[in-house]
Amino acid sequence: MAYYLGIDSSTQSMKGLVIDPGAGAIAASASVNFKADLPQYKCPDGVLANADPLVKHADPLMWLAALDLLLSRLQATGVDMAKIAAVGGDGQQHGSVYLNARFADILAALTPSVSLAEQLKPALARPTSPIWMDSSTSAECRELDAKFGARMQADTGSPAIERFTGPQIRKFAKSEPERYAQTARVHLVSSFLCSVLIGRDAPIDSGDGAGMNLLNLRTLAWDAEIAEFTATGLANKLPKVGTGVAGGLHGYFAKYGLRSGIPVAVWTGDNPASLVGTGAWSAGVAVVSLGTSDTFFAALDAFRTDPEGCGHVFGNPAGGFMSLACFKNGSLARDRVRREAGAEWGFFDATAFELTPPGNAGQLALPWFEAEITPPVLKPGLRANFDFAAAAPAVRIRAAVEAQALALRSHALWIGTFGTLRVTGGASKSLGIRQTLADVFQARVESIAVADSAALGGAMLAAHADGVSLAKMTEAFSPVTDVCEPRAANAAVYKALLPAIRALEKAAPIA
Ligand code: XUL
Repeated sequence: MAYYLGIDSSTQSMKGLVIDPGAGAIAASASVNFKADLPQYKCPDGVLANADPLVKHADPLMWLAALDLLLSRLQATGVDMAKIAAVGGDGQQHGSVYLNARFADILAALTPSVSLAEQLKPALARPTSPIWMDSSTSAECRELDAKFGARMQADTGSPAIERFTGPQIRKFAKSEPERYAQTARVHLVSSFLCSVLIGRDAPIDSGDGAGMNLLNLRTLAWDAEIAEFTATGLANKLPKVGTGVAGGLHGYFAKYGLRSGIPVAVWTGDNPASLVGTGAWSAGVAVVSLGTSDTFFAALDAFRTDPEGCGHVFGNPAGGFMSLACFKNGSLARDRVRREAGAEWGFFDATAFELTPPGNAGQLALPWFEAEITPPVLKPGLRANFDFAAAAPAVRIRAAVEAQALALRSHALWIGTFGTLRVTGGASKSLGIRQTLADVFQARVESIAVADSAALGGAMLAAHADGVSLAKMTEAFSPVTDVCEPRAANAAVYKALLPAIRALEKAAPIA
């Protein structure tokens, strides 16, 4: 029976998962951590150092080095790579790669004896890639607002947003016109890696394309007027919009035991892939993904936008649309609160939650160590409504975890009210965090078997492009392994705190 490979190129790592849908089993997995495995690229948390805290770029060659290393690690697991019948994948959303006119020729002529990073280096029209954590494009967003007003959100699913690719491209074209002129192709992280796999330009799907402020979700085509205003001639520099199979795997990858020519599915964004991997691709269940960013998303019954303008509409890779609210201060912020409180991870699970009452006596702390996305707040710094520095570790930890959960709930209200939430991402392993989510949302919180739902979604999309049923794979790969029931006794305390979290979002930073 055939295997399928899914690759997730996320902010801090790249993961690969080989699934065996016939046996309903994971055949192999491997990962590459940018900090531990590729320190030479100087992106320990996935980002290059920059004097401006709002500028967040990565080295795109690191993603290529990670792809080579990941495939060699997968092969080293002993899995029969020749049984892989199709490849799929996803990338962190919004990040972009700028390629010159040599890109197409270099791709077509990839040779197995030289690394991908080395071969593709001359194809970069810009040495760095802005990623989703970048908040440096406020001026460009205001220019887009002034030109398009409400049409931007009504047609592309989101108002102009700092981290979205269109404003990033506009800033680049304005500030580095020579390099922009040399740019023949702008790819997303997802479509860039997919292009490398097939040895020619791959399309952008509507899941990831919707995170650009360039894709008209009513026509599922690039919006010519918005593209031209964003940057002159941009429409010609974008790949096609597409779905299904992007092309056949390039012969370069035979060195890892992969068969040349097997179908490579069009890649998507990490959140749309996760929607598939968590089995939430049909309406009814919402997902909370606790990763570098915390996200809340769900399949949408119909195209509908956030009246507050913070949330987004993306294409659902299984068809139709999905909603998404994204919080930049996720795992890195949680971990910093934990470290500064001198606590181990286990402390989150038990001690912190035994020592303090639900609601924390109203003490809340938003750990906004980076400029926040939801709501858009450019000035970083912790916000707390009590003396955070003087408080006990358990109080600080509960204050941050509850504030994050309350913010998720408050900003997800436009998406709907859900009786079931499915959690994924590293921090979802914490029982304390899962119980807090269950109590704050008053919803059942389900954990699923596979931790890396984005790579799983990529593998499932590859299998789906090869004719395997998504519903059958969801049954096999995304079974519920643990449930946290909401405690009704805590409903009132959290409901009462919803206005407090909105007030805290407007407060000045204290540290
Ligand atoms: C979503 C977003 C992040 C990135 C990185 O809009 O910006 O979730 O996709 O995971």
